[in-house]
Amino acid sequence: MATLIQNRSASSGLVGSRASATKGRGVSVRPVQRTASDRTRGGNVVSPRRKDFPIFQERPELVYLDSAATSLKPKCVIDAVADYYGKYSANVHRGIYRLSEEATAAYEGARKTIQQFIGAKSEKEIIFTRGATEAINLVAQGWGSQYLKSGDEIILTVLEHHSNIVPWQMVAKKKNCVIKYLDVDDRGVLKTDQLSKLLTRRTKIIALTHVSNGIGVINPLKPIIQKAHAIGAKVLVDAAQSTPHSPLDVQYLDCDFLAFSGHKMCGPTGIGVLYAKEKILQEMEPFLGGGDMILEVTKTNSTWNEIPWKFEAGTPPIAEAIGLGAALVYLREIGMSTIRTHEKKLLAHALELLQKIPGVTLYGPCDPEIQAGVLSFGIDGVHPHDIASIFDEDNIAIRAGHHCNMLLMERFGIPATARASFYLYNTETDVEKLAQAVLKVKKIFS
Ligand code: C6P
Repeated sequence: MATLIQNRSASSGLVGSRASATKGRGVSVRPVQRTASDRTRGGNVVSPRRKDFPIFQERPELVYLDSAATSLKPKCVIDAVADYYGKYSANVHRGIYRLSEEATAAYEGARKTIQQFIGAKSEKEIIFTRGATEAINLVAQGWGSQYLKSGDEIILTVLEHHSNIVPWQMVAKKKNCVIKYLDVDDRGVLKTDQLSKLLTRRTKIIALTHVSNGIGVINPLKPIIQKAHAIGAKVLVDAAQSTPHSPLDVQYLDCDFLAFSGHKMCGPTGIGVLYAKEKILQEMEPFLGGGDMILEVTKTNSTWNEIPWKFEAGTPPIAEAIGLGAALVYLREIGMSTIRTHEKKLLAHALELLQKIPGVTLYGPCDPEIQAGVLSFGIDGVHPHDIASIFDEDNIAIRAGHHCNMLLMERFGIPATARASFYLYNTETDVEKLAQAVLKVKKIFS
């Protein structure tokens, strides 16, 4: 099995433009000290966005580099959730009284915000779920159980998060379908030239991630979707790692389904979204049965509510949906292109610093043009869990492990990586602290 090895530098010497002279056998980075002038350098050291996140007042020393797992929450989102509970807490779609109408308006208002945020044609195409995982399960169990037949084929990629593998394996077992995997090259880039060979008239759906949570590679969705549609297959996009970080337009992509989670984009936990084309939702049977998803219930039969409510059985996560709406308003005001540009700069800086440290292996394309703000790495002779623990001593939070990406780890012949991931509140100072922490780990293990 080929390993994905990028920029394993043999060089010694300085680390990046801010590096000081090499001391002894190691490589050092100048300790970062914030100065008054640093703080006014247009967000280079202190992101103007940090002040929006109360956690930095509680923990000023925190270097949070785990936004791919979950993002921090701005005050406006925390306030929106608290306002619902404190000022107009009531169930939605049920009460014939003003409090409930207010809650319903806020809940449905969040749906409208989401529709606009991802460029969907109609609010009817936006279904609230508990997260990306539940959204994908809804498609695999709902659409898959209805439309897949014995011998049909499902195409996934080796980049997928377990949330976009396991639900398909479950339905494939039930319906006797075949799952095929599109491979990546040694940089982690999808071998799209192999897609034509994988696609057959039995292919019913391609389910793939937009951005890999393991290595940050950005997949070229548009040509893949066009190829799938040319043979009549549907496409599900797992956008858990892209919707929070860059502009996205479902009508331009022309994907059939798209799933993401609120908690990775400044929103609360326990809320996510399934986007699906209206025609598909109209023809799909509901996934869960219960209150609010019905028109009429008799002793022997039930009829369904309109979409999207047909897919939202039971009391929904009301505060969470309202919080997600507030998060999207916040992100929209900053601008998704601005966020993407900011993260690109941080990634470029991190690549520049880490590529020069001997014994550091970087996984992924190492190219900010086709990589989001996710950087997986290893240090020779050090388990990624040890890297994360030592980083934690300096209040640097990263993730270490297989990142729910066991197929990708297998593809690269490694059990785990250390992963740093960036968001709008991160700064170049954070990146420099990351590089310093890598040097510290190397020193401890030398
Ligand atoms: N990835 C990570 O640290 P949920 O858990 O439903 O909010 O999201 C699942 C999911 C689906 N697809 C992708 C591409 C993801 O990255 C995730 C979540 C986190 O990488 C937690 S495992």
